[in-house]
Amino acid sequence: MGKKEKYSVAIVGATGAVGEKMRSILEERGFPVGEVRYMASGRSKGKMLPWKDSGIVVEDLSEASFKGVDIALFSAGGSRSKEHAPRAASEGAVVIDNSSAFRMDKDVPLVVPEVNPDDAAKHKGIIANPNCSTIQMVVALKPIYDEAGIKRIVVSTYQSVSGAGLKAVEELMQQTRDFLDDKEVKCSIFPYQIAFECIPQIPQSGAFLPNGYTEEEMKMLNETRKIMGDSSIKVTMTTVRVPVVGGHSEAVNVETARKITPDRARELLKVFPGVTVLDDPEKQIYPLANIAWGKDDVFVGRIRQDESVECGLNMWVVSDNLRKGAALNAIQIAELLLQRNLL
Ligand code: 25A
Ligand code: L14
Repeated sequence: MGKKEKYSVAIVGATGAVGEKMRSILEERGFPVGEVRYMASGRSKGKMLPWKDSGIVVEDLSEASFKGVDIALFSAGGSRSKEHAPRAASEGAVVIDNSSAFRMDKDVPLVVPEVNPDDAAKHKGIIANPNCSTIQMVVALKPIYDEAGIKRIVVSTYQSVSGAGLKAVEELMQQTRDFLDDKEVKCSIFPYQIAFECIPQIPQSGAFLPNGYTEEEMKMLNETRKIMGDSSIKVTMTTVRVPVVGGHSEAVNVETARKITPDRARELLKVFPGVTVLDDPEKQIYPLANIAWGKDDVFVGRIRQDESVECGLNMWVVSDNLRKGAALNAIQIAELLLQRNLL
């Protein structure tokens, strides 16, 4: 397909937390959208959602054809992607899929534009958008990897409820109100009260794997290796849900192959695209979820030597999980496809 002036874009899961961000980010960034189509489940069929100054009627994904669609942004969960993404690709769309359905498929590139843009060229109709916790971590680690190599990563996450969708955000709000009003607290999305609590199980509905890890934890290991293109990197992780509405935080410990000082790491991170360094402990300046929420960058701070090993650093990495962790990264992949003529 040659270069066009405008592209037909479909958003699958347009009614969801991520779909909502996709709609606004496409507009914000002035993506060259000709026609836009919104798709979701039958529940939302016929609903009108905004696009610029007009409204677009939501179509039922199971009835919708992708003929004439150039780019299909999928964010309606893994099972919907498995069923409909191959169909969309065969009908001529290039699919950028937010779910975990195809991320580890060897025919599907897993792309973070600041880290491994060249992988996008290998696509066969589907490109996967990585997991939110992985994206922000690899963006922060890439300049350190290029300079000093990485032997091992130890990461703990503090993940906000918006990662679990719009209903999860409502649940945190309602539980907080009810708890403070001395009313009965009800749980439906999360297995335990999430208000005033940390829950070490993501996804909340997912089973623990035979090795005792959660799916989210194993995604961080496998996806990091695939994106960095280095299966020798050791990664161990604990992923935790915290009662924050938006913005995932991570304590990242990295053991490098060669020595790198905190000053050098800050210098490299300051000029790396998509990163903002907020690191001035004397002034109590460090990244916070409430700073990152609504912004595009990955925020890095608390950079310090790991004094327990020969070559290592600690840092605190925060980003908007629905923007860089999902919708923004997907749209940056679409922009990359246009720049490199890969549609
Ligand atoms: O477990 P899964 O299946 O893998 O799903 C994982 C979830 O991950 C989210 C996404 O949630 C998905 O549901 N997700 C995906 N990638 C993500 C990422 N990178 C990510 N989250 C964070 N980072 P979501 O809330 O963002 O979006 C859900 C969207 O999926 C649409 N959908 C659901 N079933 C569908 C479907 N679309 C097509 N066919 C289907 N069978 C969903 O549309 C939404 O757009 P919807 O029409 O179902 O939602 C309309 C509104 O209704 C609410 N709602 C959702 N489920 C129910 C519900 N209301 C009543 N009962 C329900 N069971 C939603 O709040 C929505 O606003
Ligand atoms: O694999 O915070 O994209 O619940 C998206 C939502 C991972 C978990 C993914 C969350 C999921 C995340």
